[in-house]
Amino acid sequence: MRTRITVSIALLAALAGGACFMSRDPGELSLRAEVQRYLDRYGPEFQRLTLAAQEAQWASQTRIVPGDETAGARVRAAEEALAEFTGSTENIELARAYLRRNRELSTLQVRELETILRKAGGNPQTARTLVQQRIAAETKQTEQLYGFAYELDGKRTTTTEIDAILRTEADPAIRLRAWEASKAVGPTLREGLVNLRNLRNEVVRALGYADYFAYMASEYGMKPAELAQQIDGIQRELRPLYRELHTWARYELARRYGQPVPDLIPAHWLPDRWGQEWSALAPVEGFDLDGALHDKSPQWLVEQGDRFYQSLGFEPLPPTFWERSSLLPVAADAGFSKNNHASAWHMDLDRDVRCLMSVVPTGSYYETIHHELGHIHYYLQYSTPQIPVLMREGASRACHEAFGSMMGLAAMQPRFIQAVGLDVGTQRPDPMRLLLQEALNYVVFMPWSAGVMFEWEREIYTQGLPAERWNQRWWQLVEKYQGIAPPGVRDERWCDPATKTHVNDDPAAYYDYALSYVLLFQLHDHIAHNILREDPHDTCYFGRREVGDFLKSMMRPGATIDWIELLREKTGSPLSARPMVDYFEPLRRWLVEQNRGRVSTLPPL
Ligand code: X8Z
Ligand code: ZN
Repeated sequence: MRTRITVSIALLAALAGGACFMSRDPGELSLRAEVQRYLDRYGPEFQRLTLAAQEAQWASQTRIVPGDETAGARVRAAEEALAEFTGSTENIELARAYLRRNRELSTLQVRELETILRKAGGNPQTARTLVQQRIAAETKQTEQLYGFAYELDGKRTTTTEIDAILRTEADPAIRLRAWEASKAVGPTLREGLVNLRNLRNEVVRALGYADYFAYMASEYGMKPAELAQQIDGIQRELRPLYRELHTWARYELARRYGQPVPDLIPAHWLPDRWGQEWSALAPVEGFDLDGALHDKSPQWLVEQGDRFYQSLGFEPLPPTFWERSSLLPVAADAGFSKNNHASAWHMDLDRDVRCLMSVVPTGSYYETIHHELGHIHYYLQYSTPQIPVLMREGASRACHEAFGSMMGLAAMQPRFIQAVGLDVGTQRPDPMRLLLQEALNYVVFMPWSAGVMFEWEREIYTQGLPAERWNQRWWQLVEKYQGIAPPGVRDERWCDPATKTHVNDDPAAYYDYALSYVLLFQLHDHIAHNILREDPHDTCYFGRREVGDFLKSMMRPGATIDWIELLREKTGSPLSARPMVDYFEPLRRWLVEQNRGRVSTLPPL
């Protein structure tokens, strides 16, 4: 059993300032010194091996050449070296032995030792062959996912092109073909995912975790069942609002496509591949962000994000960010491809930070850029001499996702857009339409992330859901949580869940995003009310250093502090979906009016 350890910011400040502990007996002091020597050796070696693995991953994911095996071989070698170190029996035994005497150690040391054990749990030396098989399988899966040759109407295409069609195309027949093209990669990935599910489970069992999902949940100090309860509670709070949005969307889409109103929304009617984000369904008159960005270069969009963070007092992105990042999409006929799912990389656990993106000048990518730069600034904030290398992570994975998403929300509000001089139109946009657009983004995401993704991954890892039922179960969950139906028969010849990036390369952790959305509305609510003293629906963060100071104070401690304690300390509240529910309450009431006389087909949970 892992114990939950917290350290207060005051203690951290004392540690950082080199303050002494209260007097202790000499045995304790020498144990602390011994543990510190161990941690001081572990840190640099971990950092060196992490950098090598990250460099290899970076090379292989920014340039995927069909048939070229050298990049994959380099990744395997570097990942194995890192795994051998983090999972070594020596490290496991030492960390365990020291932790048995945790009362004699500093809270920070205990936290670091626990992190060492957690990392070991992902790669234990006692399961060396399985670890190697898993690394090889992961490398191959990534190559197959991002190296896949998508085709539409007999021509090579990319997911960037498919996404553009789903966002804008009016002809349902073309939409259907694009949607189907996006799912063609699934069967290629199915066997690899079955293998990976088994390997991931077997590897973590060596150190006593029940399964891979339990291993990932343990980072939050929770068992899967406890996590499920928390996630379920959040879902239930947001369900009444989602039901209204679902009803509104069914009628709106049926009108748009000249079809009878369906009970379940056909998946290809929605503006993205998984129905996770519907904001394109509600364009707002006088607020055309896509139009305002259309002529801007991808570089400009990223620079704009940088300007925003700088205006809050964050440092400019380091020159190496601009030199080493991969920001542009690769054309369908380039002869190579890249991982085109946006990500932010902390290469050396220090100042080598990079983005891997395929920026196109749209409102949606503008938001993604703010999200990714949130990760980058978090990395930079905790990469200081005060924070040991092992603690250079978010206070929780959800925190890491939250800050940038919140900046994305803030950067889309009209007064902000006006302040940065984006020409979105002359009219004053209707606040209710704006709120609707935001809900179609943030609220619609919840049944997908906290429902479908959470539940499906939980079932495959913790309940061993047989692969013969994967696709069927997927679509049952999509129906139950999202109220969406596939446009045709999706039997087990398909593997639609595998078309989602994270299912392959960021497994059993998608609920991080659900938690992060809850957190982001709490933070935004706090900032709007207590720092800016503005209506949360109509803020302008630009240039407000107090906001930057607040965010930096949350980022700086990295993983040295428990995230719930951090949240309490900074906002006075525990984790709660209330601010998110309250934010959209005027919209819920408005939707009830709009939907009067319409039938809701989504059952309560
Ligand atoms: O994967 C991401 C980020 C990278 S950390 C772009 N997101 C999830 C997704 O795309 O499915 C952000 C929101 C959800
Ligand atoms: Zn992210």
